Amino acid sequence: MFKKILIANRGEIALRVIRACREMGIKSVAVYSEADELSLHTKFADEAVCIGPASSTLSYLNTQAILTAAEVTNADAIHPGYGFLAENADFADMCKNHGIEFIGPDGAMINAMGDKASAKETMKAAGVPVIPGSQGILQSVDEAREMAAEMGYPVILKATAGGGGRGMRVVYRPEDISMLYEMAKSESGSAFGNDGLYLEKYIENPRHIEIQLLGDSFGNVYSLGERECSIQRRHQKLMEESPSIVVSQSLRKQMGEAAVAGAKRVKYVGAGTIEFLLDKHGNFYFMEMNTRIQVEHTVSEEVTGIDIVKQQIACHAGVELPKWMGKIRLRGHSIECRINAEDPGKNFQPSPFLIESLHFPGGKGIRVDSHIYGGYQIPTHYDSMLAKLIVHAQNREEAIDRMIGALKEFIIEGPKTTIPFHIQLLENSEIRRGKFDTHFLESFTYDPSRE
Ligand code: MV4
Repeated sequence: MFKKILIANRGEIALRVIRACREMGIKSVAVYSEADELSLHTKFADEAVCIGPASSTLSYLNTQAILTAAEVTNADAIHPGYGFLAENADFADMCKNHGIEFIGPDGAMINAMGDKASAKETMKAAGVPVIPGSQGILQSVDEAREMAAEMGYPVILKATAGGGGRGMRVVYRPEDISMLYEMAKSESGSAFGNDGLYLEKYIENPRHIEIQLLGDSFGNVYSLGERECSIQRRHQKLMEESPSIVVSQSLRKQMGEAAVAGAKRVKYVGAGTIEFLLDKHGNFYFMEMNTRIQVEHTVSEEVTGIDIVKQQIACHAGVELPKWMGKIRLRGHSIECRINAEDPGKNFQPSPFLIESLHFPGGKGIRVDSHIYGGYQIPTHYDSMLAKLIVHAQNREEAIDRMIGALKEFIIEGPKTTIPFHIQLLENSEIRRGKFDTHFLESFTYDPSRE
């Protein structure tokens, strides 16, 4: 097992990894920017190293400074968390070249899944259902037009280097395709340095359902069930749950087996997620594979009882996953709300102020993963997530009620937060009935006067 892990991240995920290390008897090293000197990850890790100024480019993305910190502290592995360097293929390879284990896939795997058109072809070859569309990259606008005419509108153009919703264009009419093709192409060229596009049939009003996977270096891959992630705003998830209200035991088995087949095909090791679109007929299609621990891994932990971060670390240390993971059943229902320092009454504008006073909710089935404390000044340089509030209950209705109670007990004075937004969302009858898709938040109206 590793003796010492450097955590190349900040905030709640840095604390999450420190806690996993502590339970595994592994020493932890925090790295921090000048803006994070008073952040809890620097206090709770066994050691802490300053890696540069507040700006992420000069600190949490500074690969040289991070590798130097790992070398001077004698860390034998680096955990990248999510965001920052988590899916940076060059950094993964640099770690390896320095004799440090990167707790994530190697650079080749990150690139293979980061190129969305090639990832799709790989999954298709493994028997995973994919959305009908172009085979690989489009060669010309004429190819796109002919394909769209053949399969019928609407279609969607996607940047192969995009992902997470960046560089996409939905095309409803043949007269729009050439302009939207050119726009998507130039936009992805300047944003990603890669202007490759592919085309798919556009699935209207799908759900976003993803499967959590763990793979070991002995070729075993297990599904930890699904997460319902359809409640998103501008491709940012706000609330996630497990299980999904629309996934039956038989669909769970099918989606789990497809995801496992895809991950086995690429000999996947560690924690990973396969994202699917689920259409209204119950057909599911591969969308993307994420090669990192995700924010919402917690809801899968609650319903499986598995510590996914500890298992992820063990997988990269060469430990074999236990065979019982092949017959996991989901227990009860879990929901996560992302508590962001944003004003939901003002278009989710960031609200990075001093936390003047703070009270965390508690009680049975309530978990708060957070790095904030009373007196904490939220830095302006990083993302706005302050906390993840996670509940676990016997069933979905009880989980929703438990979440509303916990949200009402959660007191954050200083910044505006998404807490009142979540309360209104969970009081919405369509949400309570499970009748929602990825477009739900486009028409949901939050009423700030009800706070
Ligand atoms: C789609 C789609 C409909 N049809 N592909 C958005 C993020 C990126 N991972 C792919 N996305 C979509 N791809 C086809 N063929 C609809 C979306 C989509 C979406 C997907 C998941 C969650 C929220 C979404 C919001 C808008 C569009």
